[in-house]
Amino acid sequence: RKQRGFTVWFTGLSASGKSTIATALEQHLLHLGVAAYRLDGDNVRFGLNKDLGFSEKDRNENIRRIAEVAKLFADSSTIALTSFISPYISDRKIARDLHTSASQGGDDAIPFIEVFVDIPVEEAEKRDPKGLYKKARAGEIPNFTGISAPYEAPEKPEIHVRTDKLSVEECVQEIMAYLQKENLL
Ligand code: GGZ
Repeated sequence: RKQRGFTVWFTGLSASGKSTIATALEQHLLHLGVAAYRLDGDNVRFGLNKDLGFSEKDRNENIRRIAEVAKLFADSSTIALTSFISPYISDRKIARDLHTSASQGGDDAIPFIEVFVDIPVEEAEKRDPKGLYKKARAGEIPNFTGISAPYEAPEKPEIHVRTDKLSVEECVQEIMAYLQKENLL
């Protein structure tokens, strides 16, 4: 049957492992011969969204645009994998509703799978691969998620992985198992 597109929406703190897991998942999908495309800060925040910063308002708009783009990819039968902190519950709900709401019209609804990439902030801060937490602590980066800006954890994500406890491969296996169980692959 024709491949149905869908969106896998990763959410979690900086340095939680969103992009790493999305990249590994993309490899699995490509090996299965399914088209997948990753959206992340590197290809979105420097292009489409280069006019946006990290205020609450700019993050709202960042996520809104990313959700629209992910939906377009999914609509074209590509699996969209998005890796953005997306710290606000309301923004993630907007992204979800855009994919699944009735106005999408029943059959046309696009599956939206929210993956909570969960790590205690202390662990993320220990990892600090880019030294951003250190800078945030020093007051050099304002509104830094987990330090001086909120992160609202998902209440009912489709998938919840603890990246301080599981390997990247184990996280990917959990997501793959979910996609298979839901008949999405
Ligand atoms: C959080 C920031 C900030 C602030 C720059 N707060 O680890 P990274 O570097 O590569 O991932 C973070 C990325 C977050 O961008 P998103 O588009 O995912 O954020 S949101 O969904 O909230 O719009 C981090 C870097 O940008 N970064 N300043 N103040 N992360």
